[in-house]
Amino acid sequence: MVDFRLYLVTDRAQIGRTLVEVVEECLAAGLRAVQLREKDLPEAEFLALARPLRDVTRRVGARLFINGRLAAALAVGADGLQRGHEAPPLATLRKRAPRLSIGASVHGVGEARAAERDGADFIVFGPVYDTPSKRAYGPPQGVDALADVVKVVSVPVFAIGGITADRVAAVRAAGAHGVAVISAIFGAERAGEATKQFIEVLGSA
Ligand code: 3NM
Repeated sequence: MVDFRLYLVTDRAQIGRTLVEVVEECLAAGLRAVQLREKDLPEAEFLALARPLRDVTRRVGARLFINGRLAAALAVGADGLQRGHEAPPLATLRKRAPRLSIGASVHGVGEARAAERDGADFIVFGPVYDTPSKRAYGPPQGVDALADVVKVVSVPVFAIGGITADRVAAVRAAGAHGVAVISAIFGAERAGEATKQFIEVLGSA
């Protein structure tokens, strides 16, 4: 079910248009997977964004993941859930939502091993590079740390944190299956063009 290499993570604070508009532009450019993050939004407003995103992703057969909120993921019929530390344990998620694909956000080898053991379908590891989006998550860990994580798991690993099209080759060389991106797309003047660049260097969407 991990049939994508570019995983767009939303941050509506970085855009001057509606989130749905920008995501539609990226989907038109070939994007196959998007994660609705927007951690600050109350549940009702989050759902009000998730529903139209579900519609536009479904229309083109793209995946919709929801960050952290199991009830919302089930309510809108998302394809998957991105699990952070605050979410219920993976085993609990698996029981409550057997059909959801589950991505686990990890920050080291130990967490990556545990996530795979507990049934994660894929792993998001970071921050690989310095990222203004998430200084709170500590210093950049670099491509060697990414390679260490790739070595200990057999599920696909996505690199996150400061990923740009220029850095795709380095993270792929370290064994990453793909990349998870916020500002290189949402902060770009033309999100669709930025999406196309990523797809080109990744070799597929
Ligand atoms: N998670 P950008 S880094 C959402 O390390 C997120 O777990 C991270 O944003 C982690 O593409 C990050 O703008 C921010 O650097 C990614």
